[in-house]
Amino acid sequence: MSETGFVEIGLGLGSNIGDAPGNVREALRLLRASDVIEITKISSIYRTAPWGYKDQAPFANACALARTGLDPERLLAAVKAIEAEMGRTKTVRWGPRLIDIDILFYGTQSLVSDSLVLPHKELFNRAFVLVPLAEIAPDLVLGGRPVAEAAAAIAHDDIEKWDS
Ligand code: PH2
Ligand code: MG
Ligand code: MG
Repeated sequence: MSETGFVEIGLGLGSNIGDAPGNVREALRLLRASDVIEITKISSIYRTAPWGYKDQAPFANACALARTGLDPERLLAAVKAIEAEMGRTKTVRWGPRLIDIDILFYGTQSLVSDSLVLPHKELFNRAFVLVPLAEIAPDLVLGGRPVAEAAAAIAHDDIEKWDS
């Protein structure tokens, strides 16, 4: 934790229903409007092939860095409130979603609870997280690994910037 009591956090955003990049941008707008989360950096939006359950539309994915004074559970509640505000309803695991906001890391804290695993347990298996995160935080070390190195080590043929 920094002297100011704020912790640096990483967020992963994804959408594959409707205007997927528009939904990611709207979530970023709502995060920026939050007075308890201060967004400091956002990645480009990427078009990514679905991971896990493959028979669904491509995703728009992006990552953001932020600072917050909220503890991890309250931070989770805050991002879930934004998902709910945007109209997210329950879906199947790894299935289509209007908006998904995942906490990727919370400072250097490791945490396992019923609701949260930090750093995010699939982080190093997902190019759709590592590539945008490496764009904005290449030198960040998570679980002993620099993010850029982890991103370079994973295949990312199915990822491109949304507008390119
Ligand atoms: N999210 C999932 C499941 N699969 N695939 C991509 N490409 N991007 C996602 O954000 C994603 C996914 C469940 O959270
Ligand atoms: Mg997710
Ligand atoms: Mg989620």
